[in-house]
Amino acid sequence: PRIVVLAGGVGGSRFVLGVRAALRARGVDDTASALTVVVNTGDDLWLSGVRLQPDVDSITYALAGVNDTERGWGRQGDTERVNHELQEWGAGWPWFTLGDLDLGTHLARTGWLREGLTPTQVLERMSHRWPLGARLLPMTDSEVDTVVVLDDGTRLHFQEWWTRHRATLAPAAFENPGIAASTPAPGVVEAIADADAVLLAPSNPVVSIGPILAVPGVRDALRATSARVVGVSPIIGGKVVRGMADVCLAAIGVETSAAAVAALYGSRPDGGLLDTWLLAEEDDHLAAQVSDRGIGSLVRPLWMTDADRSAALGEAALAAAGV
Ligand code: GDP
Ligand code: FO1
Ligand code: CA
Repeated sequence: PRIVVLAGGVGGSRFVLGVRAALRARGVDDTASALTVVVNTGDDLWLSGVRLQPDVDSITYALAGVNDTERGWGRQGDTERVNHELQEWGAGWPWFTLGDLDLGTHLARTGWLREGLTPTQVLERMSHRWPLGARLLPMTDSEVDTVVVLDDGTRLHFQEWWTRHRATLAPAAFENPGIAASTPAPGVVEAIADADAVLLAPSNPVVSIGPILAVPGVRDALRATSARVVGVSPIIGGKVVRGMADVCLAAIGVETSAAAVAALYGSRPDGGLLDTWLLAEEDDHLAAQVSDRGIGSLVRPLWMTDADRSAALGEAALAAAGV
């Protein structure tokens, strides 16, 4: 089968691991040909002269099995010698850590970008180091930042708002300057068009899935594909599992509930994106609300607390998509 997953960082990588495991359990050996991941690049940034791609790296490291599973970002067992030196120089951000091994990734990427490779080509090249078992595509080759606008008009880079202030400053809006002029990365629209199933990972709907959907052409591709589009709720029992997605949802006027996120994505027959929405067992009582909106609802265990549970969720999503 040809599977496309739209994904952000932590929730995205846990889910992609699950889908890869589910495909393997079905006897698909060449998962790299079967599984395409369209990764959010909305929280990418330049820092100390290097290009960071937090969600791309989270997924790459997770698929390679070299990610720091406790922190949720960066490399397992990384050290901070260079970071310490950068701080001594007053370079970069004192509240943002660049690990030594992680910096190797950023240097390699930046070098290749400066040689003229596109982000898609860089990611393709980076996919050869480890047997990732998936094809990773950035959502776009354009540089699209995320800016958080506060009530008083202050504009912060997403990373400053998220990492430095831990989402404690009330956001009025999230903007992706330049996104309207961006185009999907080569292969993204084709992958969606040719897919047998499109899965929306349980990623942050506002700052992970939101930017992917805001790249002109992606929404149309999702609307047009003959594949079923299945989403997995990142909200369980009215709470985000991890991180601060609830603050992001509040800023766009969406309640932190599995049903509200489903409504945000909308039903395909009504011009939205979803054929089917997977809700947690804790949200059983919301299933009718989702169905009333014209979105098929299925109650499944949504906790990806270990590899087996993630694989079971991956399998549930594939089955829900009819593959
Ligand atoms: P980020 O880019 O690192 O912020 O990660 P994502 O956007 O990919 O995912 C963040 C979302 O993943 C959070 O809103 C969580 O609610 C969700 N998430 C994390 N772990 C789980 C899990 O085990 N199950 C489900 N359903 N959602 C999860
Ligand atoms: N998150 C933090 O909370 N603190 C950090 O110092 C930090 C450094 C960092 C460096 C590289 C990278 O790719 C990600 C990093 N993150 C850090 C995670 C990341 O900024 C956010 O969690 C995501 O952007 C939200 O998806
Ligand atoms: Ca992210």
